Amino acid sequence: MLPRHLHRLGRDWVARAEHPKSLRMNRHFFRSPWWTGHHPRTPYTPGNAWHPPVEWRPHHFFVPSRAQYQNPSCVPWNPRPSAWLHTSHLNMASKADEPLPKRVKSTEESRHGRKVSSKRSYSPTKDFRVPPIPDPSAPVTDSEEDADGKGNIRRGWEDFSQYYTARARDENDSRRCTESFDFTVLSYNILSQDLLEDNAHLYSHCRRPLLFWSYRLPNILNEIEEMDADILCLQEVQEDHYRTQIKPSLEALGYHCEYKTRTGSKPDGCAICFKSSKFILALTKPVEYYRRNIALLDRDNIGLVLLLQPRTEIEAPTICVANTHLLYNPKRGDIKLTQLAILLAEISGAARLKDMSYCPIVLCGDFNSVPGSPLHRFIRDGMLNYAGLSVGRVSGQEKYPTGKRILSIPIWPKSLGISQNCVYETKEITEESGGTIEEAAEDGIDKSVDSSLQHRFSLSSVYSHYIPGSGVPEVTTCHSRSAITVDYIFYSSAKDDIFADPGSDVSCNGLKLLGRLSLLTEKDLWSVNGLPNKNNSSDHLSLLAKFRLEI
Ligand code: KL2
Repeated sequence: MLPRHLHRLGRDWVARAEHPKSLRMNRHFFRSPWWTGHHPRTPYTPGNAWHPPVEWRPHHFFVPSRAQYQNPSCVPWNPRPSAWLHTSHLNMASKADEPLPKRVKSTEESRHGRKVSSKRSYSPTKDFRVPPIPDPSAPVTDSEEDADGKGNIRRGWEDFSQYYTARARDENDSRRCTESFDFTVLSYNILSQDLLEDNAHLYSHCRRPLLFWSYRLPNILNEIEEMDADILCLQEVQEDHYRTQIKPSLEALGYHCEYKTRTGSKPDGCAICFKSSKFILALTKPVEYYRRNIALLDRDNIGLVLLLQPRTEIEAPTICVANTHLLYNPKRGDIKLTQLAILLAEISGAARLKDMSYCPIVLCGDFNSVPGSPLHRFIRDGMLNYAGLSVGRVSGQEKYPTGKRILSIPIWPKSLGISQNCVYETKEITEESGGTIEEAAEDGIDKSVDSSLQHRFSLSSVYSHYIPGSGVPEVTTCHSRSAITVDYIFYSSAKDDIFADPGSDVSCNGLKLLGRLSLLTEKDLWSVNGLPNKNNSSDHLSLLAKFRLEI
């Protein structure tokens, strides 16, 4: 029996024949010359972007006036899909809509031979980018895996469950754990309207009406509803939109929502929402990275950590879910690593069990760092030797970083109270005296200050970061300036998980990855005019994974 969201999304979301074992090479792909985290930009000059004529306006979305743009409470949002089909009376001209030039065929269209019909009326429920259920007997062809000519692009569901069935059969089903709890996690940077307007140059390839919040919101909520994930980790959630529109809409879908806004003046933040029918909230821990007395930590990024108790008949361990959006600035890897260390220390405090092991962890977010970068490797490997590493190379966002400054040793001052092992030192000493934590030295002096960072979680990445078999990089964000992976779902992997590190010391409390929604390449995304586009209303793709917790 398929989960509800897979049923609804059609058979093509269920595994195409790809032997999961071949994906094991994921841990080693960084050696591939293909992967640098950078690849040539699709040439795209802003002057080529065409603008639709005034009469081009989908019937079923609402273009706000400037006042409504500023005051989202003026923009009604009804999460019931049926309501979307009856909103044409809200279709009104906006003062912000100056006359638009005559539509000319864009270079994107000529290149790909596709166009978005100007006649077509828009219905969020019908035109959601997931295509209709295909004939199951029809073979999947290359063109089917690309765009469908209507601006929809197909993302396959990669199902790894057969891997576990085969393995259990091979091992005579000698698993110790008998009960299991399956759940899905979505990580999605939804592009705050405020940041969109601040960085308008990144969206010069987009037709303007597609950038209005009143156009984007229904698409984003519709996508979230279609995904039907049990846990949502959202980034760039603008506070006013969260309060008046997003939270009420998600609550109507059965989610309990927790939110942490950024410190400082930018009004966005991270949300973690979970299905109340599946989990009970055991702990919520908002995490601020800003420290008044530490010059390095003068940025307003934040994180959020929850402990969720699965609603199961047999008592299951809690699951620690963390969500963050790390600093963007490509030149400040020192700040990014320190923000990450704070988050890891908070996770450590929340997820630690009595026996000093950890409950299963899911760590989601926009880390503003590319696969294979030192920051990404640190999360994945639990270890980073940063001696001589230049600050501008930590995140790998820039191919040719200009600054020569190297990371200081240690990166952050002792006054932060976090050890090189990414745990709170004072907490370790006061709360866990007698524990086996190395950095809790009797004299309170951290003797382990060398140039290496460590953490104790055994984390794997849900995604492989390249298209299996081709070596072409996957991307999670794509706009005029950049098409790279910066979003991740990491999870503590069970011993027999498909991506578990064979050498790692993990108990059956880890998670098994059962499946994931495949990502796309930059080329795929430019074939539908990049992001955001008509159907995908953020400059990021959503990431979706299914896990099994064995109890
Ligand atoms: O890359 V992002 O977009 O993960 O989607 O995270 C940041 C950037 C987000 C929050 O700070 O705002 C975007 N150039 C490009 N993008 C920027 C810049 C910039 N100078 N500043 C912020 N962002």
